[in-house]
Amino acid sequence: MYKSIQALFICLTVILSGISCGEEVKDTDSRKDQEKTPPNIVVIYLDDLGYGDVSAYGATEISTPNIDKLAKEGLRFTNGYAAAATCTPSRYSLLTGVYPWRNKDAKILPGTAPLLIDTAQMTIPKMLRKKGYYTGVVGKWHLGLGAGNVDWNRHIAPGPNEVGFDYAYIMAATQDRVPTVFIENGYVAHLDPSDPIEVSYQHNFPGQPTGRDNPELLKMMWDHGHDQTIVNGISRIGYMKGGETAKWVDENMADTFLVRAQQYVTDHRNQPFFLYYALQQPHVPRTPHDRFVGKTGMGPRGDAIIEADWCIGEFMKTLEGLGLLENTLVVLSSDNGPVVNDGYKDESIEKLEKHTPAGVLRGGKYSLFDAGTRVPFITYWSGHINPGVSDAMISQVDFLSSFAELAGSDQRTPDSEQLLDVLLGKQQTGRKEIVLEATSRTAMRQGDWVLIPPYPGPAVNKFVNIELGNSSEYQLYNLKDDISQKHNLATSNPEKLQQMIADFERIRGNANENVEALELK
Ligand code: NG6
Ligand code: CA
Repeated sequence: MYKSIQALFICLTVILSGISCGEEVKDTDSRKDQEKTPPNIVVIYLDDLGYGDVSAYGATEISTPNIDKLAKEGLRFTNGYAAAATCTPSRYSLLTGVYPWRNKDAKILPGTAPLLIDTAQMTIPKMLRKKGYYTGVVGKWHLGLGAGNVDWNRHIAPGPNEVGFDYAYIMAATQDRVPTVFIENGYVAHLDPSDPIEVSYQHNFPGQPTGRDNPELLKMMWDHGHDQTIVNGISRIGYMKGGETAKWVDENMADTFLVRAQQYVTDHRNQPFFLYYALQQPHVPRTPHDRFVGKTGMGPRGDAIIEADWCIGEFMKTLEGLGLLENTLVVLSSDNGPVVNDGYKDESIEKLEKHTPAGVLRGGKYSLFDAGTRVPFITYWSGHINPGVSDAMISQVDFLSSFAELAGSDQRTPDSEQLLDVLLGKQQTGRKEIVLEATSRTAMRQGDWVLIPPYPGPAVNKFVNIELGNSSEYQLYNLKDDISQKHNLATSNPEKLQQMIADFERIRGNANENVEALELK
């Protein structure tokens, strides 16, 4: 009953926001000064979307018309990077302008992890707030909450509000981790105090079924990991008890985040705003709404991608309806590369057929090869960005300094290069070099060359079937002639190798310290 009321509320809000969007088209007077005020900034961030998952990036088996429209009418980057090959470190870098390997705790976090960003640290929303922006995050957080031992039934802090966000509507970690609830400005949404939430990543609560012991209760079977508390017929990582009325409905998650994102831009249309809209797709568990089920023939992974694409289209329609397209820089990217089987038997492998989520790149999520971090990366700003393609090298770690320049702030961080003109297509030369991270290991791209130092561990992670980049030898690739990183030139180019090692160690220090192998159960 409660869930159907929630669904009705979502529908009504979509309809109502659509109506108010229509009215706002006429409201141009209040934005007469828009050339003088800095533009709104929206970061649309996908979760595990690969370089080859988007038709604008060459996918032929799947169609993403709304992302393609942004790419066609904006700037499509061919060398845009996430800071890391997994979520938490990439998001940390995006928001702080600091490379993830500078913070030893920047790794995939459990849902109970404390806040990873120091509340004294500079962040994009903090910087923008100083310049008069209203700042918001809607979607996946995965940067920790609280200071350890969070009581989910009280105000949860510190969190996004304490690192610069005026508004936050988030899931704590990932869709496959407990707690499976939304948190609005530090409070679990729709929580019934008489049914308190308890969360543990160590032990189960008496009487709670798990995916391991009660597979008969599952609608989606786990493959590796993900065999703990069952919510909505899907077992998760971690244990959770209580909070029945607050639990999300997985199939409605995309609509829930979309409505909040639309509401946010509608509410703040008359002031500069920043929105970090972090979609959950196509991360596991892939649970597209019925409207998208079966639409790609590729199983839940493909269907979740087109659901995300639809959300992006609807969100852009709202911006357009509000008359904000000429006054909003939209940046779209992904937190890391693609993975097909990431722990559930969801037919993603069986139905993949000719689709190549990584495109021509080697590796995928968790990998030091390029598919781990080279991701779809698009900028769009109607009337300000000339449509085209940019081959400039750029990283999400550069957003802080570049957005600062756009907003008239002199805030910079050493790792974050000020590349606003590159983002806007006025300059074709981006970074000279970039340090890439994958599960606490690092590599470096410099110009067309990539250096991957030797690392212990398996060459291929057998659970996800992805080449991680581990080898006992140095690896050296030249992407200009070998975008798929097939030919190790380390032996044939000893001078280049030595120069790259020297530069890498100058920037990174001893990369082989503190290396931990990725553990996937
Ligand atoms: C891994 C999970 C994977 C995913 C990932 C985080 C297992 C076996 N695998 O540990 O399913 O949740 O963490 O993904 O538990 S990320 O995109 O948020 O970094
Ligand atoms: Ca991710």
